[in-house]
Amino acid sequence: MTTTKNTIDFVDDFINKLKNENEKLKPVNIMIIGKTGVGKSTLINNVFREKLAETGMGEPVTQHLRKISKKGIPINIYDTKGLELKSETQEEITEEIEGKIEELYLSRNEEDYIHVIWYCINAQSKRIEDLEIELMTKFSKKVPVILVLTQCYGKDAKEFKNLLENKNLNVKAVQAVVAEEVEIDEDIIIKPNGLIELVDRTYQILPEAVKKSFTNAQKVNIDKKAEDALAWSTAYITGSFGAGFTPIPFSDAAVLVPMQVGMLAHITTIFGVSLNKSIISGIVGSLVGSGGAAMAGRYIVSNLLKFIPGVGTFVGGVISGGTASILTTALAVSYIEVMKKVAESEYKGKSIDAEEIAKMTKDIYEKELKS
Ligand SMILES: Nc1nc2c(ncn2[C@@H]2O[C@H](COP(=O)(O)OP(=O)(O)OP(=O)(O)O)[C@@H](O)[C@H]2O)c(=O)[nH]1
Ligand SMILES: [Mg+2]
Repeated sequence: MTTTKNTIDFVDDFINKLKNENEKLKPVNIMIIGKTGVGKSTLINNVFREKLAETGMGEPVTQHLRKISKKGIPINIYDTKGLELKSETQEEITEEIEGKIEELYLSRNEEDYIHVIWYCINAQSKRIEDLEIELMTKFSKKVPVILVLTQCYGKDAKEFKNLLENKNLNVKAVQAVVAEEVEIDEDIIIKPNGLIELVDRTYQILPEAVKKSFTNAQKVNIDKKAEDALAWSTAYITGSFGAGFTPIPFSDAAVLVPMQVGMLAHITTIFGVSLNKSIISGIVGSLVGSGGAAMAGRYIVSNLLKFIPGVGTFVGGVISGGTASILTTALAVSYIEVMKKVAESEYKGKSIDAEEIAKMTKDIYEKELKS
């Protein structure tokens, strides 16, 4: 039974499973409306991975709408680039945006709808036009709208926010943000803020079917990714090794490993990081054994078990559900910790050293098993 399992190349297995998991994610559709210069692109670049507004493909949808998407990131952004609300184009703009919302709505498939609108107004302008209120009211009948106050700092901007909140606009939330640091003077700097709240509020309103995609695509709340990954792993492990788990003879420990590789691939998808093959090799090598190693699974399991106090001796030479569960939980918890570190550096644009990550992974895992 073990002979075929032993020849599996775990790294390739991981890469294949990761690809499948990523393909399963249905993109979340977000429409970002706001006049030219309010800070839509700045917001997109600071909320989503890989500076989407800069690097993502901008495909014109209509004259006033373009769709930004990028392979590997499960999101479509509909952006109103260069929008001016001149009286002669107002009707055309309204119709175009409404037309797109309708078109997707008519698919009758919730996964394809526009899931949320971020309506952006520059708080420094301290001004909202009647047409904008009209648009928000109109669109909010079909799609949840969050009113995003961009570049919102200073007393006047905050007063403007209060004023809007008291207007009882038909929106789900009014969220103030500063997407990028603002330097007012050499010694007066406004730090970015409000983005985590914007992401959390958006997550709350999204349909279940695309929540995971949104978590994957955003880069501001890494703890949320870790939280979701842990919740998913706990449920997965309970489901796999709880009641109904048939103990595996110790000599067949390799059957555990492909399952665990699948779990790691899924956790990676929850995070949304772009791992290259050398990083994957390093991590997988540290955790479950490198590709093609003879008897990798059994070897790894027997080596790991010695780290766990009290599990050194087995009853009847089998791995019970309890032991499998301990091993796999340690694996999930360690991998999530590693993913947090990888995500933090990747989103800051820092390069990640595969060897360093592999070493860190090994240390974290051994520490986790001992606890
Ligand atoms: N420092 C700082 N600058 C911002 C912020 N938001 C917008 N800006 C500045 O405002 C200018 C316009 O921002 P964009 O993000 O390009 O505006 P936009 O809404 O995408 O404009 P269009 O693409 O023309 O529709 C840029 O020069 C940004 O640097 C912010 O949060 N912080
Ligand atoms: Mg723009």
